[in-house]
This record gives sequence, C-alpha cells and structure tokens, in this order.
Amino acid sequence: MLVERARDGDPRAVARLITLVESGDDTVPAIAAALAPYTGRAQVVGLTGSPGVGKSTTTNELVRALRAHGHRVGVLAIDPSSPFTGGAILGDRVRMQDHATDPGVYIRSMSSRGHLGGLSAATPQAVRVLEGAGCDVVLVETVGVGQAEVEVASLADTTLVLLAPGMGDAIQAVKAGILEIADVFVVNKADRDGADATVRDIQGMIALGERGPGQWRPQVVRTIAARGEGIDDVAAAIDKHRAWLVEHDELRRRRELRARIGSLRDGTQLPALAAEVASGATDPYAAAEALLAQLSG
Ligand SMILES: Nc1nc2c(ncn2[C@@H]2O[C@H](COP(=O)(O)OP(=O)(O)OP(=O)(O)O)[C@@H](O)[C@H]2O)c(=O)[nH]1
Ligand SMILES: [Mg+2]
Repeated sequence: MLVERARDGDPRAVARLITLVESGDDTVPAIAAALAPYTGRAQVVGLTGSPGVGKSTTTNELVRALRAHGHRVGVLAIDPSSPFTGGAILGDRVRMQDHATDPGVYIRSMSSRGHLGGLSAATPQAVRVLEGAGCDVVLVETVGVGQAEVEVASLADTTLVLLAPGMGDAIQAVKAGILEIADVFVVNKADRDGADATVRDIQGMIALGERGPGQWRPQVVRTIAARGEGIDDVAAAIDKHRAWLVEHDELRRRRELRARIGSLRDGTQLPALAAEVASGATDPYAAAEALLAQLSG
C-alpha cells in the first residue's frame, strides 16, 4: 500500500518507506519486492569530496537545473553521525531548503550510523524507493570523510568528485584512489585563488592515466556553486557521461553486475577471498577479478 501511495506521489509514503528501509524493518524484503518492477530506471549521480568543499551547495543548484529540464529529482544526503549517538547533523537539510515546497523534489538526510565508505547501509534501498516514487534522477551526497568516499562509485552511474583550490585536494585525491572513481571533477570555489592551479593539477593527472580506446576520459568543470555559476556545465558533463555509458552498453553492464554483486551470498568465493585479502595471501584487485570471473559464470 505504501509503495502504491509513493507511486502516486505521496511524499509521506516516500518518507515512511525510507524510514522503514533505514531501520532495517521486517517489511524490507516485502518493500523491495513491491518496488522491484519500478527500479533500475533512474539516473543515479553521486557527489563526493572533502568536508566543506561545496557538495550540498552544488546538489542544491543541480536540483534547480534538473527541475528546469522537467526532471523529478530525489536527493539523499548522507550525514556524518556519531557512532555513539547515531544522531545526524541536519545542516544539509537546511542548505537544501530552496526546494522544500517543490512537489517534484524529494530530499532526505540519512545518518551514516558508523557505516564506513561515505554512505549509509540503507542507501541503495533508499535509492530504489525514490526510483519507485518516479524520480528520474537521484543525487547522492556522501559524507565528506576525505579518504573513504569511493563506495559511492559502486552505487552511482556517474560520480562527481568535488575539489576546491588550496586544499591540497588534488594530491589527496590520488592518494585516496579518488582519481579512479571520478567520472567528472568539479573544481568548486573557483572564486578563490588557486583554481587554475587545481584544474591544471587534475588535468595533468588525467593525462597520466592509462586509458584504452573508447574509455571515458574524466571531465573537469569549474564552478562557483555559491553563485550557481558553472552548474549548467556540470549538468552537461553528467549528460555526456550518461550518453557514453549508453553508447558503450556500460549502463546495462554495470547495473547487472551491481545487481549480481548485491545478491552475493554463500556459495560464492566471497568469504574465502575476503579472508585471503585480510591475511595478505592475495591482493584486493586479484580477489575482485576472481569474484567477477565467478559471477560471469
Ligand atoms: N567562496 C565560495 N564558497 C562556497 C562555494 N560553494 C559553497 N561555498 C561555501 O562553502 C561552505 C560549505 O558548503 P557546503 O555545500 O555545505 O559543503 P559540503 O561539501 O556539503 O560540506 P559537508 O557536507 O559538511 O562536507 C558553505 O559556507 C558554502 O556557502 C563557492 O563556490 N565559493
Ligand atoms: Mg553537505
């Protein structure tokens, strides 16, 4: 019944469903089953980057741009929360108040509840709720934890990595393996000194990366999110990446892989491989390759 009401655009039903999946309620399997026919359609865009780099401001402006194109938009803002209290900081909700009264936008803060990797354990299910509620685009803002935001790339079709001048971010990004997950780099706070240098650093690193023919080359966009400047360029870069995904059949491939990885259970090599990685007997890349080989049958 809740899923039906969410399909009809009832925001309270959407909120209730997300609360249920967030709390790991007994009804989650039933909810997942009821949502299944409607999922896998929305474009999922992840935004990650260091604390204070401008993720919420950019998200807010992207919502505006997407609404102008007539899209229904869902936003999941993952708040850092104390592992002790489980309480979330509500700053993001405040920053996205612009869209509070727009019926074409659902905005939801979720507590990361000590889950590492910049997401909350329930985020994938919450994305499915928003898809079920008819969102064409779902924006996921991760916790700005600095080093461990790469998890969002496994959920999103397109991952934006935000940087700001003068934070030494470009170098940090490489160390954290963020270069590998960025489909689009957004150099925000371009009103500050050093934006050119940051753009140059990133361009330089992209040039060094090895790419086979037909592989995606990360885009670099500069923005002043606080003034809404450059946001259309971000939206254009997202569209371009989406077109690339479709053209190379990557969208289908990634989603199928994600669905299969999501249903990993016993009977796979996962526990054994995890133990081997933990003991140093193998490395994570080799283990991932082995797992993929098994999944592809
Ligand atoms: N100068 C300048 N400030 C900006 C710009 N974009 C955002 N800010 C400011 O930077 C601060 C942090 O912005 P947020 O959007 O909250 O950053 P965030 O990455 O979501 O932060 P966390 O979620 O706390 O990690 C706010 O005071 C914004 O007003 C910009 O383009 N230029
Ligand atoms: Mg934020």
